[in-house]
Amino acid sequence: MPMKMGWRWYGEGNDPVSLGDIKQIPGVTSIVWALHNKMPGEIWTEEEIKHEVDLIHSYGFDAEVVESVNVHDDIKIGLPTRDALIENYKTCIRNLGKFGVKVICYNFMPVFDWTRTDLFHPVGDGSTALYYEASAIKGDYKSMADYIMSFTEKYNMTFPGWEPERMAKLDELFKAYAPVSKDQLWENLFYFLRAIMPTCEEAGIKMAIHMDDPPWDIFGLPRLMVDAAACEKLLKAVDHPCNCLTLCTGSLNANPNNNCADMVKKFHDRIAFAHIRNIHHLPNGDFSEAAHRDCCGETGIIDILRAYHDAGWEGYIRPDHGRQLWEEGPGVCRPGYGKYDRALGIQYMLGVWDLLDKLDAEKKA
Ligand code: DNO
Repeated sequence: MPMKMGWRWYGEGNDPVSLGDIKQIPGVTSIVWALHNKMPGEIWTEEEIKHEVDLIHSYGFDAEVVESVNVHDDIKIGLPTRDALIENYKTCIRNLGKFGVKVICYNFMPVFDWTRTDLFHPVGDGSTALYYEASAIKGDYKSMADYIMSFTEKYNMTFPGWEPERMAKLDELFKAYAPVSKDQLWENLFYFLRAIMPTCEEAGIKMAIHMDDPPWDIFGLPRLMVDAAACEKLLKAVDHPCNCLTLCTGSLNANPNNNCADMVKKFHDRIAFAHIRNIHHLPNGDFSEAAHRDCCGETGIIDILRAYHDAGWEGYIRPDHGRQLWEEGPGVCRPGYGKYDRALGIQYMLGVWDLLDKLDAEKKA
């Protein structure tokens, strides 16, 4: 069983789920972590990293995957300040490498990270899930940002990628990105990756870019990592073994034309990190996040797992967002990151995986 099952954890005092809770979920070996108090561009010091890694190790988990070291907007925009910020990023890579980190998940989405219009949308069975109402993401970016940030304020719970400091300067950010075309954004991504690849190689770290969520332009902002062609373009442009993907099935399958199992078959050598999330599509173009069970959505979870298994894939995998179950209302957990549905998702994935292992063993016998 070569793949390593992970759990995204927001840190002590910042995550209602404790390492002790996670320890009780059979099969989890890797804590996916970050220094969540850090702004993009800041240096992660060795002391800070050691503190977190020691804590994770003390529960018997590895701390080999970081999600995310966020990339400063000046690097994405391509401003003259980017070189100094890239140097800081390299220092973070070197420092993380010293403590055994193997994969850094990051994204290159302009302004907004993941985007949803309802964080606690009723699924119909009493649970809630993140939801995307297509018609609500047309004009005013402010109302969507205000809605998401109102949770941050009300429940004193920050969402990565939605740093209040950055969101306070939304108009400025939109102005700064205005001249950045899609081609220019690609060039800025290549520039960043080419600059850091030698450092990654020295540090033994793979950079795993997250897919854009949702995988299309929003509010006039270009988005790059949207389909197989984009993955191919990125992997060819910077053809280095440390330039890898975080293949997020939920992000990609928001566009039902993306076949994630095919993408696994094609890119498994360069997928360092797998996010497994199921999406249920509605006829009007809206979509809801769904339980991991294959039939709860249209993402093709079993085909995806089988593609990883058949490839003998050895990366890190985690259940991505889950629904909010039972008492997990607003304020009790970070939307998408409750305790129960992710634990159920892990057991579902491991059930499929264990069976595939058994079938293989029987074939060989
Ligand atoms: C959402 C996450 C993303 C992801 C970043 C990676 O829940 O999948 O926020 O962590 O895009 O940098």
